[in-house]
Amino acid sequence: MTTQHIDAASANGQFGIVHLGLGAFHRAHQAVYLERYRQRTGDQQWGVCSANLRASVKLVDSLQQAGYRYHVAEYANSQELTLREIGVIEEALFTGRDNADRWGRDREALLERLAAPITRIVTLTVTEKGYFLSPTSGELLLSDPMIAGDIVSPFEPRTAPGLLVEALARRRSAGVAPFTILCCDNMPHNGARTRKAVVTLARQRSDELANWIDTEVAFPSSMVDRIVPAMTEQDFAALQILGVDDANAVVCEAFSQWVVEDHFPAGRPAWEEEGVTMVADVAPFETMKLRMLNGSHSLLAYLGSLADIDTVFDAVSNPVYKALLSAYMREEAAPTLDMPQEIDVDAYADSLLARFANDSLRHKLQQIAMDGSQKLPQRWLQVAEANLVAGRDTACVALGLAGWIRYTQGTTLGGRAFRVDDPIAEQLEALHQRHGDDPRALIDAFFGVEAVIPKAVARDERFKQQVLDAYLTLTERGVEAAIAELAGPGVR
Ligand code: NAI
Ligand code: CS2
Repeated sequence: MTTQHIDAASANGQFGIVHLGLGAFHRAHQAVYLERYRQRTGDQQWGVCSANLRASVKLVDSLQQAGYRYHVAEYANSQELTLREIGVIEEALFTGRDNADRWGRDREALLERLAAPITRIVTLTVTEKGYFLSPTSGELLLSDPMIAGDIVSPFEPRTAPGLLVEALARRRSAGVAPFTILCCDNMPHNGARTRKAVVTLARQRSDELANWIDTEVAFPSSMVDRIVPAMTEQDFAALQILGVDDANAVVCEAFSQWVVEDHFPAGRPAWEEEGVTMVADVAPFETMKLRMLNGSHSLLAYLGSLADIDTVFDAVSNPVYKALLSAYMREEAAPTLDMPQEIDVDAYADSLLARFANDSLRHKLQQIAMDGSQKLPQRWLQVAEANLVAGRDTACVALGLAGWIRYTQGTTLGGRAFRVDDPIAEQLEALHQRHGDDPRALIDAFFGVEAVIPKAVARDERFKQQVLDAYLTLTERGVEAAIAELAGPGVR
């Protein structure tokens, strides 16, 4: 085990960066890059004020109580571990709803930090649903109650786009240059998507503000990659054995990647010296990662959960699931990619299978299965759309989609019930209630869910039949039989 100790007390209390979405990923990815940078250069001008806009306040308070120090355990495998102590998060705030149903405990403090001239970058990991965009069209969901609330009460915003609009409005009136907004969520063209959310919301307030944001604010896209599972009791116990008793610790894989479009008019840390790839166009990397890594994850999440498999490691330890991923990546995802010549997509697929087989991570399939409606368009359905146009195979995506549809019923194939965690869970449950005893009608109804299934895919009758066939095999004969029968030559 390697231990790296950083003294958080050396921080000078200036932020430079405000982060929205103080979850596990931020603590184990962006914060680690900055920690390494500060430790190596001694440059203390960049620190982070990190806020949670919704759950959890517990983490915010617990981090504060711990003096804003926490540990990140990076596992290459169960034998190789690097333990870091992190001190770059210098303040944590909470703006969500508390236990007494009051909103916005630290909202004013957060808006002040965002409006302060010292803040030059705002990073975000608020999950895909935190942008309130339609996953298929990318349009802002103006009628969503949270967004509608921010339109009615723009000075007391509750959403990430709402906070950004109010902060930028304050900067504009004070004559302060805007910050750069860096989305670190797993969305395609995540900079452009974030811009769409912020500018559309600002337009509800004033055209002048919206136009100013659109022309003056930089929204570089970024591809982020590090597998950071939600902590389990076993993870905490394993850290305690190493002498780390830290309620805010995070466990992750050793691998880490960050590809960022280099457009930071207000300045940035020299991230490239810590291994961040600064590029002009992140799109090919983003697309490759979303379709290959995240697409594989989602295949395991729905099919594995239906078969009562607990973690990614458990699933890829079964050769049937591993072969499914290999077939999906090589035969369906890879042919849709347009990568720079130096990128070896086949080697990338191998590296992903190796990462999924990390025996130290308890990455729950149910965690990955969360918010499927937000994830499937970019992970699978753009793959299917491209392959349908090109006349290529779509069997793996069809099986995955059948698995997701069955998953949203809320029980495993063996009958164990679980909660479907998705912004449109109720809408999907209603489809099951209405069509549950008629698979053809059920698949038809799911193909009508426009927020998830792109029109070009929804109207392809051959693909719909393929999903129906997969659904029937899955429900009648189980996941492994469905994989063996339907998921293409690579699996058989
Ligand atoms: P987490 O569950 O630890 O944290 C989720 C964060 O999102 C929390 O800060 C929560 O308050 C916030 N959030 C959730 N819904 C929100 C909403 N509607 N509005 C505002 N904030 C909201 O999850 P984690 O691991 O930090 O992942 C967060 C995101 O980071 C993912 O959805 C993904 O886009 C990105 N990411 C995660 C990776 C991972 O392996 N965990 C790797 C690559 C990207
Ligand atoms: C996962 C990702 O939760 C999910 O949907 O597919 O968060 C995945 O762990 C990361 O993108 C890896 O970088």
